[in-house]
Amino acid sequence: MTSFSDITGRLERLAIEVPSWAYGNSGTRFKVFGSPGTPRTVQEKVADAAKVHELTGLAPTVALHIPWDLVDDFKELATYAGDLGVGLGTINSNTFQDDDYKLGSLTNADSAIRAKAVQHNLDCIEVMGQTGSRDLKIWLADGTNYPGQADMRARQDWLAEGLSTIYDQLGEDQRLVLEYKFFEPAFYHTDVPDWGTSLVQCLALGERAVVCLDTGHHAPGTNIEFIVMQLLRLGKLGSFDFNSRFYADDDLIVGAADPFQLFRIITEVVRGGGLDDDSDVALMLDQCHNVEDKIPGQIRSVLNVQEMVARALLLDTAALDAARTEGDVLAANQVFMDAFYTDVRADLAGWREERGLPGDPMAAYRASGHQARLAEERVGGHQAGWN
Ligand code: PSV
Ligand code: MN
Ligand code: MN
Repeated sequence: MTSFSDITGRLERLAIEVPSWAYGNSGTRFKVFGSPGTPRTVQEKVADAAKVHELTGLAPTVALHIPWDLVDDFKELATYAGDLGVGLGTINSNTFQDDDYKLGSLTNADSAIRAKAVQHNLDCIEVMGQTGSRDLKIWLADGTNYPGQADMRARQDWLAEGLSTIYDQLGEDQRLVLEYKFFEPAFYHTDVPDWGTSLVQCLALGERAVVCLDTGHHAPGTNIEFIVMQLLRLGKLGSFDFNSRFYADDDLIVGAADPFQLFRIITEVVRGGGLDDDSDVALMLDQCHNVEDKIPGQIRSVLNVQEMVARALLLDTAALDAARTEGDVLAANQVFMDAFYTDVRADLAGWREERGLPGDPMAAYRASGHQARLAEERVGGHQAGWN
């Protein structure tokens, strides 16, 4: 049996990247509600991310989205982040908010628009050079709404061509991470709808092209942990965009909608070596806080991941193996469920305190008065840019 003290070494190394856009106001197409204290600048978003790390010790890096987080001097931003105790992480390119991309970006039938989308990604690689980022994450809104609207096959070829031009410009230690999503904003077909398409495109590019699995980007009922297992098995799982969903791409707090699914996913991550010292799998959040305060929303999120990682690490794998070998279906399931139902909250709180962190980071944030101070200091916070 594994006990809590056996897993603290691995918990210590857990790092979850937070998205800059989680700190901005967001909403639905019906309304974006502003919340007091919302960042007005990229620097303020980074400062909010640093607060999450300060209270949890779990979020050492923040992902940027370009052009939402465009600044004149990214080196300066990296230094600013470093002074606050965090680093700049993944650079997300954005080819979905320009009128030119109405009918697609890397898959547009117009070669000039495809070239523009490629160039944007090359500009992002420039940024990565200045921020010291390893990963360029590409998510495309490309797709069509009506059968017959476009040549799906030609678009796959254009996609391969564009990605390969981008891939060729990466530095030796940099990676291209291709995210898939089954629908939205396009409703009939999407050019990178699933892990199979992302994988096929990545395999054609080379070793440093890997898949990003956003947990909100699958049809209801999809066995996401199977996909995690398969991609890890192939060495092609680059990163996660964690969030949770009830219906579509809800971008809710990870572990809020279905903690058991999060447990099952993380169990496969552990099984596949995704939390090992030499693992390249990046754990990131991709969330938006429409009605809740953003900093505590992010604190809750990283704590939820930490909690499920602890439970997954406590899984009695010897007992599980024995039950499986015996073909004892119910015993195997019970061992699995026992780990899921293990309440690790008190152990985690005690261990945080041993490391000089607040035992209950949510309570510490609430008691700190930080949110009220921000609300006073920051007037006129911006929309996240995407919801
Ligand atoms: C698309 O729905 C997505 O998941 C991509 O990761 C985008 O970059 C992100 O959302 C923006 O929130
Ligand atoms: Mn995402
Ligand atoms: Mn999404």
